[in-house]
Amino acid sequence: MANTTNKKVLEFVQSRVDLCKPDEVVWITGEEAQYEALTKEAISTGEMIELNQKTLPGCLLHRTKPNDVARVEGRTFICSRKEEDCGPTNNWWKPSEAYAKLESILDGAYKGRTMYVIPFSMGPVGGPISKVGIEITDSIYVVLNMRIMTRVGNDVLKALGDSNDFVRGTHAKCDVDPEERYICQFPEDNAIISVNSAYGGNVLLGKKCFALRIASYQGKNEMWMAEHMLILGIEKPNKETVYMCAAFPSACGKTNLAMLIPPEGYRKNGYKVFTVGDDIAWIKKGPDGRLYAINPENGFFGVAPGTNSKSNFNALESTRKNTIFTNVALNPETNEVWWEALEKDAADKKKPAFLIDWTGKDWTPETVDAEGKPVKAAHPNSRFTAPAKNCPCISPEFENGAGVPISAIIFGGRRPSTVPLVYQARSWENGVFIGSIMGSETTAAATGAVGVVRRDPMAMRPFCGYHMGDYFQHWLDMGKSVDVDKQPKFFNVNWFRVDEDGNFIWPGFGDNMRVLDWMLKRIAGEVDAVETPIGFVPKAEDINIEGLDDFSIDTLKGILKVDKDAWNVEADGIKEFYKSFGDKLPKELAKQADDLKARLK
Ligand code: GTP
Ligand code: SPV
Ligand code: MN
Repeated sequence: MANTTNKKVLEFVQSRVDLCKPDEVVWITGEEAQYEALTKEAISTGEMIELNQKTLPGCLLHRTKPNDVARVEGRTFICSRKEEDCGPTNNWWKPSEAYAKLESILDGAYKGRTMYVIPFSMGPVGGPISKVGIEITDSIYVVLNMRIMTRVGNDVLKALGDSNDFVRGTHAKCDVDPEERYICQFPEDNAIISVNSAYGGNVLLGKKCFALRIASYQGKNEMWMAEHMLILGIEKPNKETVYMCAAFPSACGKTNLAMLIPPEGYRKNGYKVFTVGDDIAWIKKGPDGRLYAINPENGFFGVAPGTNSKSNFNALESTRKNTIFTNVALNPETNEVWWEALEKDAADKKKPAFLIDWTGKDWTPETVDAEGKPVKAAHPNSRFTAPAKNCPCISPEFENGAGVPISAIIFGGRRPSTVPLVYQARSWENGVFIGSIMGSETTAAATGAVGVVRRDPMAMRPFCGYHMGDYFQHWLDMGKSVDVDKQPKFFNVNWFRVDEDGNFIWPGFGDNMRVLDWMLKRIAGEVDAVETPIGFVPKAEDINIEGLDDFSIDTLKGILKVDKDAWNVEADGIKEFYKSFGDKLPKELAKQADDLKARLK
C-alpha cells in the first residue's frame, strides 16, 4: 500500500504497473520486519546465501551472472533531447527512440514477479542539499542494497510531500541479456531506465545514475556540483578539522584514502582521519560563502580484493556485519567470505586451501584456466555493500545535511610515469585545467580493456550527464561564484608511479597521510614550494618520510621530478583531447593548455 498521496509519485508507479505488469506491488516502508521477510525470501530462492551468522552477523553473499560483473560504459546512454547536450565523452540516444526500445523491453517484464517501489533519499532525509528518488525494481538484491546505500522508506515520502522534484528510476532484470542491456539517463525528464542487468552501478540507481549523471545535470542548472569524490576530514593536534574532497577514477583508491589510518608518528602527535564519503560528493555554496560537501550515500559499495587489515582496516571492519558481498569467494568450511589479498601477508595461516569461487565452482590455489593461468577466486570487481555507520572512523558530521566546508580539492589517477607524487595548482582556473586533463589506467570497475591510460576529466568521464565542455564551464563558473580567499586549494596526486620492474615506488595507503600533511601545510601557508611548468611541487625535505623503511629522499626526489620531455608529450596529448570538445571548450582552458606548452619550452 502506498504511504503517500503525492499525485506525481502515484502516477509514476501506476505507469510502471501498467507497463511491466507485475503480479504484486510492494512498497518498501523502511520497517525492519519487511527487510527480514525479504531477506528470508531471497535466501530461500538462492538469490542470497546466508553467511556465518556468528562471525558475520546479518551478512549475505550474492553471485551475479558472469556476463554481469561491472558497469557497462558502452551500453550507458545520455538521452538528452539535443545530441549536442550529450557531448563526445558520452553515448547519445534520441529520447523518443530510447523510450520506444526500452518500453518494448519493459512491456510485461514483471509478469509472474513482484514489483518493489523504493522511495529513497540521497543525503540525510529532508536535508538542504538532499534529493529524493523512487526506484522501481523486480530484484530483492536491489532492495537490500538500496537499503544500505541510501535512506529508504516512508520518511522519504513524508519529506517529499506533494513535490514533483524526485527522480524516476525503473529497473528490470529481464533475462540479464548482455545484448539487450541498457543503462539510460533522461536528464530533462529526471528519469533513469536500466534493463537486463543485476549488478551494482548498473542497477542501484541512486548511485552513479542519479547521484552523478542526473545530479551533475541538476547541479549545472541549480549552481551546485555532483562529483565522483571522496570526502575526508583530518583532525589536527589543535583539534581543528580540515576537510578535503578527492576525485580518482573507479578502483583508483577513493575508499582507501577516505578511511586512511595515519602512520604511527602522526597518530602519536594527535592526527586523526574521519570519513564523510568514499565515492560521491554533492557540493554547494554555504551561507558563509565557502563550499560545503555532503556524501549523498548511506553506505559503501567498495572493491573487495586487496582489502585487508593492513591496507584498509576501517573498510574491513565496516564489512563485519549487516553487509552484502557480491562476487567474492566462499569458504564452505567456515561459511565465510574470501578474496585475493584478504590476508595482510603471505605468512598469514588463514589462507584457505579450498573455496567456492565467485562463479560457484570449486577452487584451490592451484586452479588454472584453459590457458594455464591461475584463476582468481573472487572477481577483481567483487564488492561489499556496507552500512556507513559500521565504519570505525565515520565522521561525526556524517548526518549533517548542511555538509562540511571544503579546504582542498584533490585530483589523481593511475599514472605509471610522468605525473609526480603531488603538485598544487596555481589558481582555481589552473585547478580546473588540471582536473580536466586527468588521465588514468582503466580498471576492472568497468568492462573492457584494463591498464590502458585514458583521459578521465575529474574522474567523471563515465558519469557526467551532459556535455563535458559545458561541465568544464560549470566548474569555472562555480569558481567565480566563490571569493578567492574562500576557494579550496587544488592538488593533483599520483600514488601509482612504478619502477623498471613495475613495482609501485610510493608505499601508498596510510602513508598517503604524508602527502595530505604537506597539503595541510600549504593550506595554512606554512611551507613554500618549487614552481615548475605544471604547478607547485614540494621541496623533498617538506614531505615527512620519517619511519618509512627502505625509502630514501632520493627516491622521493625521483617521484617529485617534473620531466619536461614527458610533459611535452603530455601537453600535446591534452591539446588533441581538447579538440574533441570543439567550440564547447572554454577559452580559459584552451589558454591554460597554451600556457603550459609555453612554460615547457
Ligand atoms: P570505486 O569504488 O570503483 O570508485 O573505487 P575506489 O576509487 O574507491 O578505489 P579503492 O579505494 O577501492 O581502491 C582500488 C584499488 O586500488 C585496490 O586494489 C587498492 O588496493 C588500490 N589502492 C588504493 N590506494 C592505493 C595506494 O595508495 N597505493 C597503491 N599502490 N594502491 C592503492
Ligand atoms: C565505480 O565504478 O566507480 C563504483 C562502482 O563506485 S559502481 O557502483 O559499480 O559504479
Ligand atoms: Mn566509484
